[in-house]
Amino acid sequence: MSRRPLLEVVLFTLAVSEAFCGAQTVPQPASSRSALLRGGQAECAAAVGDAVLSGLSEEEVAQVSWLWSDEAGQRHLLEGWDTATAADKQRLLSQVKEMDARYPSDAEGRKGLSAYVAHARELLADSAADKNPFEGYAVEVPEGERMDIGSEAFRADERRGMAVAQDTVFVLVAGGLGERLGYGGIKVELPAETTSGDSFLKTYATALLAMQEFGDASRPVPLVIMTSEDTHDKTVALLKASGNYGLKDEQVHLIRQSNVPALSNNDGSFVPVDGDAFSLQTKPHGHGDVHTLLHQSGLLPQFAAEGRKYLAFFQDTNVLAFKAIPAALGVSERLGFVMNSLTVPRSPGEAAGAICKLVPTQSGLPPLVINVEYNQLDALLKTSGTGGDTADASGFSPYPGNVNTLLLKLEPYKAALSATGGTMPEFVNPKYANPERTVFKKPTRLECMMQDFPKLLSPEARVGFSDFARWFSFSPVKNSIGDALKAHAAGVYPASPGAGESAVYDANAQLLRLAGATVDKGEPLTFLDLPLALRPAIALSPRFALTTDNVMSRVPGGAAVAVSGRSTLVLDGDIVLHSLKLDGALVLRAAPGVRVAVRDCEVRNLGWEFRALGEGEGAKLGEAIAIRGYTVDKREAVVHEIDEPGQYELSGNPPQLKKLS
Ligand code: UGB
Repeated sequence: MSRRPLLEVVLFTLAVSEAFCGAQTVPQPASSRSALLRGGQAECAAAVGDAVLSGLSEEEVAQVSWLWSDEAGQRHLLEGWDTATAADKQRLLSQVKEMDARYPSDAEGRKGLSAYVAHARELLADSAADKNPFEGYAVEVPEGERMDIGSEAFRADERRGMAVAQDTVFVLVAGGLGERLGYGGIKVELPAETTSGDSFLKTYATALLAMQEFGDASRPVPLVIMTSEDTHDKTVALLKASGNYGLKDEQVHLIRQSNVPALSNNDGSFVPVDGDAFSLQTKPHGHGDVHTLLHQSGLLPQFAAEGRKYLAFFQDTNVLAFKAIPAALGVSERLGFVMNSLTVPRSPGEAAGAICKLVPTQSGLPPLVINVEYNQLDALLKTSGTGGDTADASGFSPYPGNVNTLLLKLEPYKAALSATGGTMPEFVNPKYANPERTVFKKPTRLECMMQDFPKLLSPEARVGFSDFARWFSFSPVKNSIGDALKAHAAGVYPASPGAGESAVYDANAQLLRLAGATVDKGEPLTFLDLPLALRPAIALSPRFALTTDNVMSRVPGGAAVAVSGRSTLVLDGDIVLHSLKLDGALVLRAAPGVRVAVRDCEVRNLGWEFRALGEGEGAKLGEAIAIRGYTVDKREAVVHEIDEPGQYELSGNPPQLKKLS
């Protein structure tokens, strides 16, 4: 079978109008039909008969021969081919060729789908035998920092982190579809909160722009976005329609992952789509592809040449990650971490992976600091003699919960990928339909996870964690309302769009309180049966504050700032709150070059109200709002969106805006 030996990378740099760069191909040796039909191919031709091969080119005949071979084990796909049209056969073969070209070579020199099938058989055999992947390891708590948000030490870490923020490459993994969320579009286009209406992607782009505004305006901060077959076109369209939310074309880089074949049994058999024997079921290969693609893209040497020091990997809907990244970068700098996983305190039994130090008890195993998934943790802790997944005196597990925001030091990251060819370790997780573990409930596939990167690092590399309070750092949006209600009933963060929105407002309220402001708690509101703490609705853009240090300097008035529980406050840009009494809605947006001082200011108005959607309103307002079950009625507000550079003051009751200079 013809194939290209390396993963083909689709790398789009918007600056070159989505030019196709970085694809690595190797010329195929010229072949003749007689050469193709030697050995296994001739055997295949004799076995399947001329009718099966009719209408196919030499290259396609070789592909059929590979499908028929024991190495591939895909003979079942050729059933009915003697009467099929050449066009149908070519449809399946072209899909196989595409996936074959994109799957990377492995350390044993196996290539394309041959490597995929070989890995699948090994991993499925281990899974069927219920093999313990942590055999030979004891567990300890790894090295890390438990962060005390807002303390002097914390703010010092933030300052240290901000000093390297512009030397950081931000990498958004956005290949996942919102299936669990029950949303048909891409998750990054959803509003992170509905008060400002800013989408997840806009908030991330604004955070990068804010780093430039707070730091060196002439040094763009790179954003890499990993898309997938499911999300690529929509992500490109969103970036185009929004003008990259203000980012320059040359600072945005897209890398696209490819799906892999679904597998129906322990032999690694591919699965045709229901009702179409000439098309294969495929599934995403997991967010671990981001490392392979970055290696293959050629971007890493470019980033190194630009003087970048770190990469920050983050998920599509965890908007609070950007509050924690500056301090975590400071920890990486201070402790010299090659890899630093951001974590939250984890309750025993919680469905979140835990960062563990795995200490070998057998020779030949490397020591590792790595995420252990929650379904493996209890057994591992029991077998290694630490008593299972239980709490310590803090009431939480001593092993912090992984939120998959990862900081990696660029040079050792690049070196580890070069040394290993960028192939990520895979796993398989079939759900079995019989006790013998030979029948699957539904097709499975191999996956890889980005948090498994320590397996590529040398044992000397320093790997640790930075643990942040959940309210400050973790608000992913993953669940439809059904799952959110179940999570809520179990006392777990519901991860619905409304829960994510509440978490953002709560974090902003707590930050204003840290600065000394009085922020009342509002009454919870219930939408789609889920109680949500949506009030007061405080939306602080990254341009207002990237760090708690910034919040402190933006709110020097501290106690002179009071926000009632029913209020809405939107602040975007260089705005300083000296003294403010807010009972209603206030929206201030200051463009670059604008500075607004809020002094002796009182705002009282009807404000903005969250209310449940009426009959048929969801369909009118669109799916992004319908899945929340509520909308905002903008009844009355003080709104100033100031574009003309200069110094301004907002003061009085009712408030007046004056340009001072
Ligand atoms: N993603 C991709 O870009 N490509 C893929 O093929 C798959 C996903 P999920 P998951 O937040 O509590 C993760 O599906 O994998 C992107 C951690 O593994 O939302 O179930 C996708 O677009 C887990 O340890 O999450 O669980 C999204 O941005 C824990 O931290 C991201 O990858 C868990 O998140 C995550 O994908 C959590």
